[in-house]
Amino acid sequence: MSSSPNRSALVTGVTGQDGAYLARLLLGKGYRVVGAVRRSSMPNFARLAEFGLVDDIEFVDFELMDATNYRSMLEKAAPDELYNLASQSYVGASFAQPVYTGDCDGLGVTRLLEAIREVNPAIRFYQASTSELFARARETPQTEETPFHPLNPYGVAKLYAHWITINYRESYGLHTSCGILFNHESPLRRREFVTRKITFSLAQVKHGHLEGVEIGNLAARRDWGFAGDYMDAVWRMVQQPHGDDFVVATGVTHSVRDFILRAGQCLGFDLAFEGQGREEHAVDRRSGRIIVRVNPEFFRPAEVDVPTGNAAKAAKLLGWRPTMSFAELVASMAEADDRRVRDGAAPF
Ligand code: NAP
Ligand code: F7E
Repeated sequence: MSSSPNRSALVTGVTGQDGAYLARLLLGKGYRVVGAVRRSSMPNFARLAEFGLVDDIEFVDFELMDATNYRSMLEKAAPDELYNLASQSYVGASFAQPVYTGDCDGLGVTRLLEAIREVNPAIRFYQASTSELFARARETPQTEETPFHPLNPYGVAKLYAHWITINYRESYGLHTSCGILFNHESPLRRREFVTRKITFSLAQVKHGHLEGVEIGNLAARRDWGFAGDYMDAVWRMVQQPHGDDFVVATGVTHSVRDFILRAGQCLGFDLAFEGQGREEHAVDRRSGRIIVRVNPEFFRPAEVDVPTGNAAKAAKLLGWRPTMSFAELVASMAEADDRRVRDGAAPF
């Protein structure tokens, strides 16, 4: 599974974290890459620019909410493979915007699949499913066979998208695959997500731009992997002779508290947690300052159980394994933000 000359791929959500890693991987394999971007007053190419990819990608306009632009996008891009990474991806925001989230993340996928059927049913399709499908986990670890039970509007919308992707495989014989990806992070993660919020904020504290960080549920645990590894699994899925569904995960969980302690260490703090519940906070033993406090504003109406994935099927059929440990992942994010804040680079 190395090079793919003369193939072309259309990537929706190319301006996001995964879009940058997937575009880099595909270009490295010799693909022509077309990135679907939504129009806004400012183009959001910062992640692609970090990898120096902006000039290597062709761009087409695309808005998940606009039913009229799907077909023209496919005709213009004429891809062999379509990777649907675009979505309203923030779980917290989905409680505030449940209808919008359902339209983008759920119905948007049906619009894409219908456009494939009309324009070229030979296009291979990848759908970005999520461990949020399992949220109230019926077993640990979770596999492709574990029953789904989402706990937020994002997960519910993604569940619809997951099943409609399978439905178009079973009803029309389309080559469609769903990657049930557990949390994956990187220095290109958006700052709304807890990992990057932590590394960016602690770097700001270190360089004197911020007093401290306010965090929600410190006990929440996640199975965190590296986005670059996960996009490799995604590409491998699409190269299979038939569409299929795969869990992609490390199988190891850590708490938000663990993440803070390790990121703090990487950035030169010596943090220790003290207190209980909403009074819990992290003190830097070197300076005596409180660096992290709990703010209930960041709690969620419903919190998922401990997500832990079993990626045995991906290991067996795709030959995929994660390459980066939790410690290496946190260090890479902390180092990137330390450098960016020190150099005054524009944040993204
Ligand atoms: P991300 O960084 O938030 O990127 C989301 C992308 O979707 C961005 O390019 C965004 O464009 C685009 N987008 C959002 N709304 C859109 C709309 N209405 N029309 C067109 N494009 C729109 O997400 P990510 O972390 O790369 O995740 C990629 C996909 O995997 C998402 O579908 C996510 O739900 C799913 N997923 C992620 C994880 C994870 O841990 N990262 C785990 C499981 C599944 P702008 O740049 O213009 O905002
Ligand atoms: O939250 C807790 C929060 O927002 C992780 C998306 O990529 O992965 C991601 O969704 C945990 C939660 O990611 C803060 O309550 C504590 O328990 O980083 P997150 P997520 O909700 O897991 C899944 C698989 C996706 O599919 C999504 O697209 O951290 N937490 N304090 C906090 N979370 C945030 N954001 N901010 C806090 O201050």
